Amino acid sequence: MRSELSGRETTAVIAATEKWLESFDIRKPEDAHHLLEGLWVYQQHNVLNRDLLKKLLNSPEAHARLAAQRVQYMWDHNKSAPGPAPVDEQVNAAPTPPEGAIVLRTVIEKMKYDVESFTVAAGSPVKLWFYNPDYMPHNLVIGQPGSAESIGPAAEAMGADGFNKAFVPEHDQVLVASKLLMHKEAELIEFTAPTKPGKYDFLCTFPGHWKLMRGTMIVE
Ligand SMILES: [Cu+2]
Repeated sequence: MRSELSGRETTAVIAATEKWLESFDIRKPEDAHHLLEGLWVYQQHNVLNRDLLKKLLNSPEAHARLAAQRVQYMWDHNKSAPGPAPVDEQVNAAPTPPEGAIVLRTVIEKMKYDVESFTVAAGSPVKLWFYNPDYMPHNLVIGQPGSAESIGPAAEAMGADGFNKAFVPEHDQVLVASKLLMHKEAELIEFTAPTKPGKYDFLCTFPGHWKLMRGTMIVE
């Protein structure tokens, strides 16, 4: 399930993460999701940071402790995913999407979206409801046809600045971008579909995700 990153990319991403994490305090509940973002970067790049893990296992935030437990299982058992989440967790994680919205969700511990493609009418207003039941953070970036191969690396190269910008790079082929959604967060994204029909790329640009986590917005 792990995307293939070169050693050089991993070193740069981990160094940026380490630096960024220095500004947060594990005792502050409001810092928990930032520290978790950092933990998931380590997890995704297969670099163990037991010190950060231990801190998050004792976080004042329940969702951060839960996410840290998932990471602990993976690290203790040398796995990339701890298996399906408890059923009650999945059932509870089902808020109702707004009426008339296209629905796009992440799949728990699969590093993918629940649909490979969705279709919109050219030039029409679109309401897209994006929901993240997964434990790790994800975003949704929609770009021009064929742009994933360029937007993905641009996000990876953002370094510590990426955390402050939801890992959305300044890139002329980015059309629409969500926030970085943590466990059980949702966002209603409203935009106007491109007027030119085609197959537009969508992807998650959290470090290490884009090679696996992507799909197609069909404009017709
Ligand atoms: Cu992702």
